[in-house]
Amino acid sequence: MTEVSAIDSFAEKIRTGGHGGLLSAWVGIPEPMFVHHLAQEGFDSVVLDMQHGMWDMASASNAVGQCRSAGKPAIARIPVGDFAVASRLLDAGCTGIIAPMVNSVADAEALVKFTKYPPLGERSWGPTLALNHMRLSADEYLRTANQLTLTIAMVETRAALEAVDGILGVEGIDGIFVGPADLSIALSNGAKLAPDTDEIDRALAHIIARCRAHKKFVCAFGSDGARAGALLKLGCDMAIPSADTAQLRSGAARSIAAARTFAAGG
Ligand code: 3PY
Ligand code: MG
Repeated sequence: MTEVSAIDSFAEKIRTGGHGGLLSAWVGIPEPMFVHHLAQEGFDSVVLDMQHGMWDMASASNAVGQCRSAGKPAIARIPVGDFAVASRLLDAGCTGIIAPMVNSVADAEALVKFTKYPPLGERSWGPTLALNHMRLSADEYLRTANQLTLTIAMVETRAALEAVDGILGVEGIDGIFVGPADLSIALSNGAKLAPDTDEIDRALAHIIARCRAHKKFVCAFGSDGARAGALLKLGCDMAIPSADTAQLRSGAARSIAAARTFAAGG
């Protein structure tokens, strides 16, 4: 069999652990060239956010190519319940799918149906771009795709918290991604958006322990770099050190402040 590339060994890496904590970029601005630039930095992967970001299938598929040409795997977060788009993104060469608002065993089973080939699911055949990107024959892809790609369920509601063991027990769910923003809204019954609190950390610690018990990995969104570091310290396998828009604006603000400080003689 053709050797698996460094890009395609990502799934194995996050499953087996021992990597010291992974960091992924998070991109909602629907511009493949922007992904290419960002992927030059020390991220382990890039998430294309199709839930709240502005990607369509064509721009996301092109971004997968730009990401891979920079040597990094692309993961896509799909819109809520849009499992058909998950199959298409895997066909386009995505290494993983993050599905938001997976709140029950039934949701998790439906997700697996669209993202794994039999016997785990019912993913339909047609990975034309994925074959090109991964340089695998059709037979090799069919044999290995369930292992080389990741199906990740988001836990970000009270229902999902209660169902976390059932969700983790679904064969084909490879790992969990925690959405601290939605979880904070859910836990406060809509009273507040407070993703970086002790209450969220307690929920996270519980989810991390359940993931460890099921021998599955866990990721979470961090509102900035320091928070992402804290999430890795708590035991997450992968964290997001804020989204593209925040990084773009904080970089711009830093440059402007440095210029003004220098011009003022300081
Ligand atoms: C959340 O925090 O709710 C997310 O979905 C990550 O952006
Ligand atoms: Mg969310």
